[in-house]
Formats: sequence, structure tokens, C-alpha cells
Amino acid sequence: MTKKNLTTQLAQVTFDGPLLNASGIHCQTKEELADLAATSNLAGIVTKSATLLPRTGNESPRYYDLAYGSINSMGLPNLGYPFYLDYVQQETAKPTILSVAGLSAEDVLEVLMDVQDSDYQGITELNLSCPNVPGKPQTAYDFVATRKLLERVFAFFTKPIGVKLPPYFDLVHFDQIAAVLNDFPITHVNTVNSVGNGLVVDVEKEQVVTKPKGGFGGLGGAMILPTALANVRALRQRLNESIAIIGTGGVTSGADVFAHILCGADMVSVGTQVIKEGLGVYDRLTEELQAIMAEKGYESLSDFRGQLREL
Ligand code: RRO
Repeated sequence: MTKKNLTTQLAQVTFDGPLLNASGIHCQTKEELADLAATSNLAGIVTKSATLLPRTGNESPRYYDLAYGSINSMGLPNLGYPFYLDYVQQETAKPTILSVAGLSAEDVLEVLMDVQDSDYQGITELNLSCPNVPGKPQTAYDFVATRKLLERVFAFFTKPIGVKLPPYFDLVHFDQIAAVLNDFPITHVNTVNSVGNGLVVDVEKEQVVTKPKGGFGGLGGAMILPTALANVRALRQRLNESIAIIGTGGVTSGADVFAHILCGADMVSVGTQVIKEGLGVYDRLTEELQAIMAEKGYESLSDFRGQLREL
């Protein structure tokens, strides 16, 4: 099979292919990041969402594997933003996306001011959707707070920056978040974060499967694919053309990558399936995607990106 051209552009950065790791997946420590740098068919590296101060995260067990996906309540464990900012300024094997999060608007602004003042010229991603910090709501479900925060960010931030969004479930909410985002020069949206505050029940033990927050946690993996595709599609239909989309959620096969791109994704990231299968998943997904493209006669991703047909 001849290799297809899978080159992808995002925020004027060229990636060798469409695949990324989802933030939080094998990207917290120096060793994990080195593994990603050495992973074939992983086109870029997304770092674990970084906060002002290092965090150990929530109590274990905080991740649970399911036949149909996963539930997590990690609670933002990370080494603190200076570690990741330092890392992305050194990494040269592939392009990076520096993910940042905050426990308050002030925290976020402090971190982003340092990113602005650093030598890092790559892409930053502001996580507005962590579902797992007790007492902290997911910012992007509050459209007024999201607008206010972005106004404060763009008062000083001039580097490429996108946002990580939670899943939305109502068409009016797609309209509302798109109306906010279209007012700012963001490079991309990454959609979706895990489906927040699901609850998995072990019937035999009559108990929950993760410890933090009484068992409530973010859902990922195959079970969220239709939600993820809906969010990619609905946002592509509403966002300015200049705003790219990273599709995240539910990818277990090359067909799922194809579906994300068909819905309008520029790039696609993989989370739960990396944990199930290991970093070799990116080779398998790429082979499967190429086989589908060959069968359909597509030469590049732009041949079918966003071309989903309605009945
Ligand atoms: O660390 C987490 O608990 C976590 C984060 Br920050 C996030 O954005 N999404 C998620 O599923 N878990």
C-alpha cells in the first residue's frame, strides 16, 4: 500500500500526521514524555495539564478500565508548570502542545504570563474543562466566566493558544460557546474532555470503582465516541474557519479517526485506548486509516475533512 499524505497544519505548525496523545495520557513525567518523543506515528506531544504549583492529585484508585471505556478522577496530578514549560522549550523531536490549567483565573493568568515571557513559540492549550477537582466547576460550562477569562488572557497573550472544551449536549450550548470563542483569536479548540461526573457501579461488590468524589469521574473511551463526534461536527459548523479543531474522544480504530476528520477535525487525539493498548496504538490507527483512505481513493486528509453527508 502506498503511504498517503497525512500531513496536517495547526496554528501554522506542520505535523507529520493527524494523531496526538490526549492530555493526561502518558505525558506527566520526563520519562513518559521521552516515550512519546520516540513513538512512531504520534505527530505531536501534548503535555499533562500544568498548574501553578505541583499537585499529587486525588486519592487512588483514581482510574478504572472498563470494557467500553474508562472512568478517571485523577485530580490534575502534575509536576507544576515550570517543568512543562522547560520541557517544551527543549523538545525538538516533534511539535508540542503545552496544556495549562488553573484552580482560579488568577492562577491561569500567572502561568500564561510566564509562557508569554518565555522563549516557547509553540502552541499552548488552556484546559477549561477538568471535571475532577473537588469544588471546582468546569469553567467552559459557564459562558460568562469563559468570556471574562479569555478577555483577560488576550489582553497580554500573543502566542498561539487554543482551549480544551468539555462535551456539550444541547444545540443552544454549542451556539453559546461558539459565540464566545469566535470573538477571540484562538488557534483551535480541543473537543471533548472526558464526559464529567459519570458513575460506574460494581454490582457484585455493590460499590463504586474509584475513590475520589464518591466515585463520580470523567468517562472516556468507546462509550463517548458519538458525543465526541457530535461536538466536533457541531463546533465545526459554528466556529470561525480560522479556528482549527482537535477531535478527542472514543477513538479505538482507524475508522474512528476517519469519522472524527469527516466531522471536521484537523487532528485527532487518543486517550483511553493508549492505556488499554500501549503506545503502539498509533501505528495501528495509522495503518487502518491509510487502508480506509486507499479503499476510498483519498490521497490526503483534506480530501474528506468535514465532508460528512446528511440524509
Ligand atoms: O487530571 C484529571 O483528573 C483530568 C483532567 Br485535568 C482533565 O482535563 N480531564 C480528565 O478527564 N481528567
